[in-house]
Order: sequence, then C-alpha cells, then structure tokens
Amino acid sequence: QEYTLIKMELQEPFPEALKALKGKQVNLVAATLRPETMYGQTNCWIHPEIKYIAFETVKDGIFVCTKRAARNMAYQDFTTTDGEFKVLLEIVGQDLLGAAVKSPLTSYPIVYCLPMLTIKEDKGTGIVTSVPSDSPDDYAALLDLQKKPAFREKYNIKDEMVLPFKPVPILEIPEFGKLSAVHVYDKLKIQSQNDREKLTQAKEMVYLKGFYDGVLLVGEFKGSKIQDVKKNLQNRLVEQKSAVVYYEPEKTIIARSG
Ligand code: ZZB
Repeated sequence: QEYTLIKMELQEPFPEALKALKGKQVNLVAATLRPETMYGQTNCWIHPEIKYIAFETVKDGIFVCTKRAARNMAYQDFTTTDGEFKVLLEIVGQDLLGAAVKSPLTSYPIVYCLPMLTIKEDKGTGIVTSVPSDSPDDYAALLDLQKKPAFREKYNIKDEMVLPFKPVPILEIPEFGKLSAVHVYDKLKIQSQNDREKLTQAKEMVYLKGFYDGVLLVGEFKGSKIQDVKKNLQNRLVEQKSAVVYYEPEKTIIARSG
C-alpha cells in the first residue's frame, strides 16, 4: 500500500515533552491516500493514549510517528543504516495535544494537534491529517470538539484551536456538492465520532465518488478530475519537500517476522 507522508512542521514553543528537540526541524508525519485533500486541512489528529517516538531521518529532519511506522521507514532508506533507527524521545499522544504545526497546501497558516479516539495504532503513522470537508470521520470528530466544551477541557484544548476552523470547499462531487462529508453526515443523521456503523457507511458513500468523480475547486489543478491529477499533486508535494512516499507492508508479512 502506497501512502503520501505529509510533513507537518512543529512550531515553537514546543510542547514540554519535546523541549529537548528545540531549535531542530521536527515533523509530525501523517499517512494519507488523499494528498489532494491537503488544501482542506483544518487540524491534525493524535490519539491521546498511543505512544509515539521521535527519530532522526537522513533527509527530512526529525520525524514523530509510532515506533511501528518508524521501523517500516527504516527499511525504506529514511535512516542511515537499513532497518535501524535511533529513538530520540518517547512520548504519548497527550503530550502533543494543542501543539501548533505548519502544513502544506492548507489555507490555514497554522493548525493544531487535536484528540481523535478512533485512530488505529497499527495503521499509517498513528498521526492523521484532518479534512472535515471530505472525510466524515474528521467532520464528526471536529464537531464533537466544537460542540462540547467539556471534551475540549478534558484534553486542555483552547477554544481558538478549534472554533475558528470550518470545513473548506476544495472538491466537488456531482451528487454531494462541495462539502461531501458534511452532506452525508447530515443525511445519515450522524451524532458523533462514535457512530461507527453510520460513519463506515458515510465513508463508503464518499470515498470512491471523491476519487473518481471529484473535481478540484482550488489550487494549481483547479477544474481537473482528481484521478487525473492525484499523482501530479503527490509529485509536487514531494518536489517541494512537503511530503515523502511511504509504503506500508501487508499485515500478513509483518505477522511472520518476529
Ligand atoms: C486525508 C483524508 C481526506 C483521508 C479525506 C480520507 C478522506 P483507508 O482507506 O481505510 O486505509 N487514516 C490514516 N491513518 C489512520 C489511522 N492510524 N487511524 C485512523 N485513520 C487513519 O483510510 C485511509 C485514510 O484513513 C487516510 O486518508 C487517513 O485519512 C485515515 F477526504 O487522509 B485520509 C472518505 C475518506 N476521505
């Protein structure tokens, strides 16, 4: 499985748990199959209880992700010695919540690390880029934070990290309009990020349509169908050093080693 790894650069002041890395280029990295949706990023998702590490890459500064993802990257020429990576820091997601990052393409100059409780530890990097316009899971999780002050308080998330961020129309799907995730969220009467069944259904509804019939509304490839420009956009992000390509091995292969 090929993913685009989006580099989101940690901004000063670094969170307490990452103070030792002050002055260095530290990138939180998110694995996505939809690099073209980066135009609509509103925040970054972190699981409060998952463990993450920081390690040094050869060309792209320090990366923060799960240890499992770092191990995969070590076999893809991200580190000096094949298969090896040096752990600079171990942290839990909670340590990153509220941190500010700078991301490519999005119209928001700074976005924040917010809690999402449905992140899977064994997929991608454990860090997810949030695009509430086109991902029903992201829209549901963002609304949960916006609607529930108690939820924000629990994780020490300030109002200004959440309330100003609205879904951005970035691609149009004939059947669902310019904010397809919002459309299906309303249509299926989804209540929260814990509505798993409905959210799975919502994701299925928009996924393929977005990939094949979606037309970009913004940026360099405005007016083009996603399927025609997805690769070009990935190349652009890689050329400008905002992203790298990352492969995730099939689960069965991982299970055999050890
Ligand atoms: C931006 C984005 C925009 C995404 C969108 C989706 C959508 P899949 O197909 O099931 O493999 N993701 C990545 N890692 C994790 C994780 N560890 N836990 C939970 N979610 C994760 O799903 C791949 C997508 O799941 C990735 O692509 C990422 O969110 C998320 F408009 O990145 B995506 C309709 C979906 N739309």
